[in-house]
Amino acid sequence: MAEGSDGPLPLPYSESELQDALGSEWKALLTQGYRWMLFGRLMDNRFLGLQRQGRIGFYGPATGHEALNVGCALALAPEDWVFPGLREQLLALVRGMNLQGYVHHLFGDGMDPSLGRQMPCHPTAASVGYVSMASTVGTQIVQAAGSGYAQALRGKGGITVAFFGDGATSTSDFHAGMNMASVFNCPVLFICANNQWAISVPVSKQTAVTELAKKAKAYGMPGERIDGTDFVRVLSTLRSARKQLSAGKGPVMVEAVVYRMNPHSSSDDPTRYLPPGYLREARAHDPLARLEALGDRLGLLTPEEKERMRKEIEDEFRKAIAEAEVAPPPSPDSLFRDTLKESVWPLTEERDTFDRDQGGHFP
Ligand SMILES: Cc1ncc(C[n+]2csc(CCOP(=O)(O)OP(=O)(O)O)c2C)c(N)n1
Ligand SMILES: [Mg+2]
Repeated sequence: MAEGSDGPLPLPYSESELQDALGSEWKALLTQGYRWMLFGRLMDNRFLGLQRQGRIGFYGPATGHEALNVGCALALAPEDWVFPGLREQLLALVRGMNLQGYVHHLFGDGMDPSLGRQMPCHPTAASVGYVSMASTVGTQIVQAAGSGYAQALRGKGGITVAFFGDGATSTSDFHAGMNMASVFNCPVLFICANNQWAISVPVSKQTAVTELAKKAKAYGMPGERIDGTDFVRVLSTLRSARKQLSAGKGPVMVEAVVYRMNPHSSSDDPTRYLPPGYLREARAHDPLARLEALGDRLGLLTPEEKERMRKEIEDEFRKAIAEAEVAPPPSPDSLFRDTLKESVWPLTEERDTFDRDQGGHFP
């Protein structure tokens, strides 16, 4: 975007180009994509607000990554598995993770599927093939290679997606995971969400390679760099990548260039290090605004329809938050559950001592 101008960079697709890129259902896909991206945007505003009000402890926004998350979710099949990096919670929701369960998780209450044991904003949803994010940068890349290896052995066509940030490409796990997947021909789609920053470290201080997708070459796999804020490009690229992976043609790396439009997490103050130029570029690449402008040009949704969507989404959040705020905390005896199938005496003794100290309420 030129200095001084405003508005999102155009997505100049014609109807026939959209038909070629996304097939005959392109209108439905753009509408569905828009709704979910709006959902992600409103979710970040809402949940970051809850953290700022002290109602939840931690939140990691993904504003700017919406086209990548939603496009990827719509490109996958139910049998696929996703090993997230740090910002793919929206992807899990598009795949069917229950919003109410996620909100309980953010509050760490007794209805949280992980019973308050995991750090907030680290949901897990095995039913939709979504593994909890680890936060330890890069570790999921090796785990994803293992998951892909299992899928290759089963031979049923499912694939695994390994998400990671630009910073994670500097970890040894990146090398180990990419190498293993390639050597064993595992169906792993490596997606680098390159938002150009690893907290306060710019990508130029991480690596001397200017295009991270070029790293794929060293492992003998194809690597492609795409504009991760262009929903159409993301969806069409990841759909063809999935087809190739599912056919057993080996792993693929996609570098999706995105922008982190919010702090790294609720614990970060980016005003101390982000140059204003980055934020200006980020606004020009706002994925939601870009898709909305494309939809407006094609007459996809009326202003009233968009407003109705917004209200429906806000209502979903309002209800889920209200329910979580009155949910009781996890019961203390849950501390002693789920670790072992059958308890053993040291644990039983610890539980009984703990209960005695608390006044003896355990069942
Ligand atoms: C092994 C390890 N080192 C450091 C950290 C602290 N840390 C958390 S996120 C992060 C940066 C990650 O950057 P990137 O991979 O680009 O992902 P992004 O946050 O930009 O999505 C760091 C250094 C950590 N969680 N784990
Ligand atoms: Mg990054």
